[in-house]
Amino acid sequence: MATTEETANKAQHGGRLVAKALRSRGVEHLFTLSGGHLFSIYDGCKEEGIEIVDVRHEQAAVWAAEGYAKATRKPGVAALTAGPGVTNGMSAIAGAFYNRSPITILGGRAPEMRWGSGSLQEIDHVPFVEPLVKSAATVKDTAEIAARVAEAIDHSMAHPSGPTFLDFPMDTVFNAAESEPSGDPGFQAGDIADGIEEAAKLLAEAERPAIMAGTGLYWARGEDELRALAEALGAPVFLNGMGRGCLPADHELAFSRARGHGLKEADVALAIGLPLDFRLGFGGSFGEETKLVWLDSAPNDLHRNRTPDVELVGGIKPTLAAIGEAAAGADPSRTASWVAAVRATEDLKRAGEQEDLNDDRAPLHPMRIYKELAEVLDRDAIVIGDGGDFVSYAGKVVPTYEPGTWMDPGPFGCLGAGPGQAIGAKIAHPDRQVCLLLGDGAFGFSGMEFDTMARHGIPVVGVIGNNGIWALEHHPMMFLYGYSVAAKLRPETRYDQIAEALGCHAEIVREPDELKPALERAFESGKPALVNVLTDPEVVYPRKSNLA
Ligand SMILES: Cc1ncc(C[n+]2csc(CCOP(=O)(O)OP(=O)(O)O)c2C)c(N)n1
Ligand SMILES: [Mg+2]
Repeated sequence: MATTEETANKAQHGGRLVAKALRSRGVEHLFTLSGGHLFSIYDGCKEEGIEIVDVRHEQAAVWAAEGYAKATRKPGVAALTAGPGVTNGMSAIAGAFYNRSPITILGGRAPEMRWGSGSLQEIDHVPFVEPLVKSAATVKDTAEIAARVAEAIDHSMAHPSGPTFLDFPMDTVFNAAESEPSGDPGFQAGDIADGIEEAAKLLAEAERPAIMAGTGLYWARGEDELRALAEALGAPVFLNGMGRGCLPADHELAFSRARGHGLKEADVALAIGLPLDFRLGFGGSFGEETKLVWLDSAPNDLHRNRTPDVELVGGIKPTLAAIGEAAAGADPSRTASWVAAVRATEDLKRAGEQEDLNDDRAPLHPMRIYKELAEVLDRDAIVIGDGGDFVSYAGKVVPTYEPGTWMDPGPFGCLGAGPGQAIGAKIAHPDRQVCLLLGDGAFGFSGMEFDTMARHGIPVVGVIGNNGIWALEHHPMMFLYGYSVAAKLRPETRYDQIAEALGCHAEIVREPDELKPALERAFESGKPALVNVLTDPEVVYPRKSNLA
């Protein structure tokens, strides 16, 4: 039996136990903004060799953790101080929930021994964080810390993945105890869903099959199985959310502009890892006659929108592999004319974009930026969108060739997510280009994170589409009311000078032919950079609806 002395020697303070648990799960970075409630966690991270990346607003810490997770499919971790630190992080936590991003949020918390006596920043976070996460709890026993932190990370990674939250009363996390994390369970692919035969038969016999895959596919690491199945079936593939890049944009079965055609006219469609929400017309993006096979790691809770003909609930990766095996008899060449028809639509739509891409007006047409950018970006560049119309254009025309190389706020749609996500992505992949596309409105939410990039030497290249308005609100309101309010910003604001003052490389671009050299200088500068491109506020994005 251990003597009291031996036990005391092995005891470590709670912050160290947190850090040990992070280490046990391969976590190398903690994104945070300082607060006294977190000091022992910082001390533990220092001891365990976990790098602390401190940002300028707590939501950016959460978005950075999310950007890291999105870029790596490994857990991202943020620490938020008690009270306002946690409340400031809530929008970002909610966004991560909708994106199924596997992040763990560690909260400081007023001491348990004084709970109820009105300590500084004393508030119970759990009830208001709970609806935004997979699990939320307070750890009140120091000896439980390592196991609970490891468990929270494992739970965030388990499918369907998503954020988890733990907070630590100051006394719990400053006190010492013995505590060890459990062993790392590693990636869990999940089980094959029931219903494979039926799904495979439908898909193998389809004349006009189509596949629509989203964020769930990415987290399930299902890109190889997707590709194999699409090729075996001869099925056009459409991707959204974090699904983008799971089939390279230049694959013969990858389509982006012809989605309406491909989904509406498919006789059988396979939807993978995406809810039938507004992004899929509440299920109406598929034709009324289309037989819908739906696969996800969690049950479909949007039956009110559309009930799929076959519902598969299980591990996405092994289920896709099993469908592939069961459908092995399909002849992919039978769909050649269907694929050619969808390709014709794709080509036609792309041809229709050429005029805007080559538009030589000044201030620039936003599409012109994407033409120039395409010539500067590497195939594995990570592109992050944060803004309104400027990013809608990007979503349409920026090609994605590898999984995890496109990021946006996701369906929760919170402006300001970009700079934090870019910080996380660049830390995860220092050797790759990380390009952050910002509306001028969006810049206002997290622009101070260019200071974080400069202090920590994180050379993200930001590009602002500066039209002097909140275009995605201004134009729809004009359309509906004939006037707009609350939709103007100052024209030609020198956001580049702000970035320069923060220690970044910065340029302003007024003419189209200045753009490419400016982008090249920005990437070559080796510093965080901001290219402030003046764009034409009169350009109206062709939007059907933005309210529902
Ligand atoms: C936190 C938050 N507030 C408000 C909105 C509503 N909103 C969506 S797009 C948009 C306009 C964005 O303007 P900007 O970033 O300048 O891009 P632009 O549309 O002008 O290209 C607004 C205000 C939002 N999505 N998120
Ligand atoms: Mg704008």
